[in-house]
Amino acid sequence: MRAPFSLFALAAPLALPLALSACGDPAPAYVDQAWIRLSPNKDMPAAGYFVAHGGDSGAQLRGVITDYALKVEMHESMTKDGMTTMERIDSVDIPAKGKVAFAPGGKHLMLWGVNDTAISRGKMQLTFLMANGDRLLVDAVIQKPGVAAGNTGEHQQH
Ligand SMILES: [Cu+2]
Repeated sequence: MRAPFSLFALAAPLALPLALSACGDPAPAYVDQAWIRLSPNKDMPAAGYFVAHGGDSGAQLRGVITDYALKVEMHESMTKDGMTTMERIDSVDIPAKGKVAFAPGGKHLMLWGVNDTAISRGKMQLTFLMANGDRLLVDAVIQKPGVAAGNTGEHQQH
């Protein structure tokens, strides 16, 4: 006798966003300013940056995937006693009405095996996986090494 109830429990969260948008359109989470910096060495991973906005109710980013790289990971760089290290991160909370920047020197994506077609096109689509099941599709501009301003240290030692 449990099956009908678990089915209902699955359906209920899906219905919620529709109900919410009927009364006042809360601003959804979104991602902008996405860009990729290729490594000068083709065998090294590229780095990816973006700004995630939490919308009216906040969100949690659980990962990023793309058809145009072999592998993508979320990392965070930290400098301690003059040593820069990086750690893999599994999720990032984005506060309601706030934002989290993935930027050089801090949180970043690492992308292995970026597709040559995407490189010659100068952009690639990233899919941001949110904890509520949403998938945000965002075009990231691909910059060749040496073009970007700012801190360029964190991926050269990989
Ligand atoms: Cu990294």
